[in-house]
Amino acid sequence: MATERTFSMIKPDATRRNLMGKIIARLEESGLRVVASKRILMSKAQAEAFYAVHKDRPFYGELTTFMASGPTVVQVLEGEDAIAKNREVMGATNPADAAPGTIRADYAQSIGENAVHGSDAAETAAEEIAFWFAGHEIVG
Ligand code: 3AN
Repeated sequence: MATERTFSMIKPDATRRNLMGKIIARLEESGLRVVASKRILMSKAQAEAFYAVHKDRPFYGELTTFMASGPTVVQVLEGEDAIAKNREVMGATNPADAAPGTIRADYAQSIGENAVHGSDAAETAAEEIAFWFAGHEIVG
């Protein structure tokens, strides 16, 4: 196993319900370390650019409007197998399919308002980290 970094977001549905601390505790308890973090209000244009890969999907407008609707916590997580571990702790995209004890099983409201995001592969993790953070903002 290798030490990796992954990109994580606590989405507006979760910040609105004051769940930031509970979600970060789940991540830390799993062995992941928050090595960069900031609370932002992303613009619609930033949301569209970040989710450009989904621009032809029917939910693109709804997703990007939601992501610009309230504060998001953008984070870099570091740890052994961080990409897979974060996705395991998050649970499936649709909370109805998420395993018991995962963040989405406990806190997500729907497939669109699903509390957290985590990169799905090393390449996307590097791109997503670079989208939101300068190198000097990441302190391991
Ligand atoms: P994940 O974030 O689990 O990798 P993706 O990459 O399939 O999931 O989807 C990106 C984001 O788009 C998800 N986090 C979710 O909030 C949203 N999304 C996916 N499917 C739908 C859908 N059917 N309706 C609304 N939003 C969706």
